Amino acid sequence: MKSPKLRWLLAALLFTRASLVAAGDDTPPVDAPAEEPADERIVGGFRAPDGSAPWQVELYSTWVYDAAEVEADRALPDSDPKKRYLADKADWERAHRCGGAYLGDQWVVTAAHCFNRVEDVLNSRRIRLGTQDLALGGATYRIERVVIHQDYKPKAKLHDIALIRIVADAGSVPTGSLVLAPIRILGDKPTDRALAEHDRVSVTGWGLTGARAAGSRGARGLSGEVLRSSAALMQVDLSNWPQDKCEAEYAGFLGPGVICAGSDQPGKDSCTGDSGGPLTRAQGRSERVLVGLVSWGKGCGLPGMPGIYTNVTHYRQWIEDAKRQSKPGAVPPL
Ligand code: 4AZ
Repeated sequence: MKSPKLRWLLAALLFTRASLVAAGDDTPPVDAPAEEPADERIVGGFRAPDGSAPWQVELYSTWVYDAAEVEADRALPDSDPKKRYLADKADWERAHRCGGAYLGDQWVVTAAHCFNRVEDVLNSRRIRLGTQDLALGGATYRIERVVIHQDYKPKAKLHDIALIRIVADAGSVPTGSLVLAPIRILGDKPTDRALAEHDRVSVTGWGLTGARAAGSRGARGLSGEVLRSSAALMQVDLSNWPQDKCEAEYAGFLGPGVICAGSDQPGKDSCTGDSGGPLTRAQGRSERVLVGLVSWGKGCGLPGMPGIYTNVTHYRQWIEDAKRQSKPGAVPPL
């Protein structure tokens, strides 16, 4: 096993390489014109530069659809919100559920709502890390325990945070080179600058890539098109939304436990499938720290509409307590 110091050095090297490569690759400029259609991205984002999010993890389902299930899904009319278009999807897209962030020492933080209506979590879900490309693999881990915030209620949507302890699969052979490093939480160091209104933040994920109306069920876009996920990790750059502007859209759902983040350019947002994934901010010259987790929002990528993120800094003590008090195999009911 490599020492933590060596691992950090490795991550730092990968990072440096990533930022050098990023300068010349095909990612569009962050400040693309507002008219640009939000077509093939997180929503309105770009491919996260290689190695830029080594803490990004995926929560995926172990369910394997058999031919009869795929056929039954194909037979559903387009108007059925339950239709999943399984026949059109590769294994990775069928299995993808949520994002998450690796905190180190086998701990992953994600959104509590990723476990809504999930049965037998320890067997029905797994974690993938060390890759930005879901089609290529990474390394897979089983879930040893899950701690869902004790006050989380699906309807109220507050306290949307859960901790997962992972154990490497015995037979898991990483595909390609693993790009893995933990991220620390904003507020862990006394010198950290607190999150302020208008701070620039970034969110990454493999979630749906098109704008979606508020209240619409299923994965249909604004003109009825089927929304798809992305095998390549996508990134969108947002800003910490002013409290009063957020209040106008989300009164009754706000508090110290949530952050609002959005963009003045329409069509830039996170969406279903990005849930639980990291919202990060720069801290100092060369570090990114975790500030939020994708939680929910009205629609996806609608003009002037921010999304809601769990304020991870607010839950630092809860995270420490949950690590110490949890036991293997424990999953509280939802
Ligand atoms: C979701 O369904 C979801 N625009 C996540 C994030 C956002 C909307 C929906 C934010 O999990």
